[in-house]
Amino acid sequence: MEKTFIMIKPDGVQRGLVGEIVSRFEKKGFQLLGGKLMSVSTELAEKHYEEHKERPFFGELVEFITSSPVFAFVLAGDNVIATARQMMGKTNPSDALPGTVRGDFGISVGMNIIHGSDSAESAERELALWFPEEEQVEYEKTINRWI
Ligand code: FUP
Repeated sequence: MEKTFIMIKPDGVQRGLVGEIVSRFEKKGFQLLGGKLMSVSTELAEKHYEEHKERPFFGELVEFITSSPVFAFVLAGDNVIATARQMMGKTNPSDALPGTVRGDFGISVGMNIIHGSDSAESAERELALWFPEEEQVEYEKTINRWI
């Protein structure tokens, strides 16, 4: 089963959107394999956003993500990586459609509520970084036969 890594950023946690956002993915039919509220170290933030190291906003990004707790979780399901990205909406909330997380709740690109892996390679890399195997709970979701 395909897996992806999702993180509700500090703005989403502070605004009390954790339940709403997790609920959207649950209602869609994806399976939750793990979830945790956590403070992010500078080391983890820098590794996570490694691909943006040379970008001018890198410092602010690391500062933001380490400023207050995030809610990190693992989702599983058919085509979950691409579908979760669709449900998140475009990076810049002003381009994100209504009905998406960023379209419904976000205003600025710097604080855009949510992160989700953008490819199979990044899902693998990010899950290894954030969710060691022992923190992922493998279980049969018996309702899956209805979806
Ligand atoms: P996404 O995969 O949609 O989260 O977008 P990116 O990986 O391109 O960007 C990661 C984060 O960098 C975004 F969530 C917000 C931040 N960012 C900026 O602050 N300014 C930019 O111009 C682009 C991205």
